[in-house]
Amino acid sequence: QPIGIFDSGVGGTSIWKEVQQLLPNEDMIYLADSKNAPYGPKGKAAILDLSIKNTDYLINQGCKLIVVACNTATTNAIDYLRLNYNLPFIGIEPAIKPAALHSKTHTIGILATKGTLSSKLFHKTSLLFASTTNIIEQHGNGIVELIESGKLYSDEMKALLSIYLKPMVEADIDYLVLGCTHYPYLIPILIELLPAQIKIIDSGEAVAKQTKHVLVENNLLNTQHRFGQTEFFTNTNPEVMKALLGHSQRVSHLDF
Ligand code: DGN
Repeated sequence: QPIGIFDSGVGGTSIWKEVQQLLPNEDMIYLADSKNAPYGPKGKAAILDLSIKNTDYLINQGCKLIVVACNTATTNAIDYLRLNYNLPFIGIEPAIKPAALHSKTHTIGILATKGTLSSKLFHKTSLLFASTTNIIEQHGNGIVELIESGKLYSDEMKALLSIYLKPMVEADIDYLVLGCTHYPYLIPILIELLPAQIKIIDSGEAVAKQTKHVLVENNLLNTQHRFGQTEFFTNTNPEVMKALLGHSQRVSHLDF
């Protein structure tokens, strides 16, 4: 049985890479709902409906566990999914905790979508560190759209990021938390734009470890010794995803 992974587009492939590396024997199905990207500005009800649609598709394909590889969908829908479906769900949250615990300037930056930063879950987490750490929040408006349209390495992207990073650099952050699964693809550009002492962290590795842990706990790990296969599906042009995956994977178009 495969692991199902979905995102509001191609960004969750950054999570897929980590899961695939840690669990190379697992088969996976990746669903990119790029047609409805970005989820960020949509309301909770719409994000929930889309998450249910993606989940139903993956369950119909026989998935044994679902990774919600989208911060926005996790914060808005994972409680509902866990209550209403009878299989394990792995969600993703911005890595505020490790950044806050390691920060020497006691100032960290977080770049995420509006849907994530305005969620209850994010407020709860940031409140835990509010007394010790100054958290500079920034909505990444426009970033997901540029990545989804194949404009990752563009002047537009650099200009947008420069604007978003400026207040963080001025506030003397020493950690930048990437709170959206599309953003790990920005790392080469961020390294170029940020002072060298600022560390960048995302949640990919933690999600992969948690996925393994839950598979083991539920006796769902694939114990056959062979390499797993991943099927990638998108409901828009497959070329954008192929480019992000280094043209090494087959990506199929599917209407869902
Ligand atoms: N990859 C999604 C996330 O992690 O939040 C992007 C959200 C969106 O669709 N804007």
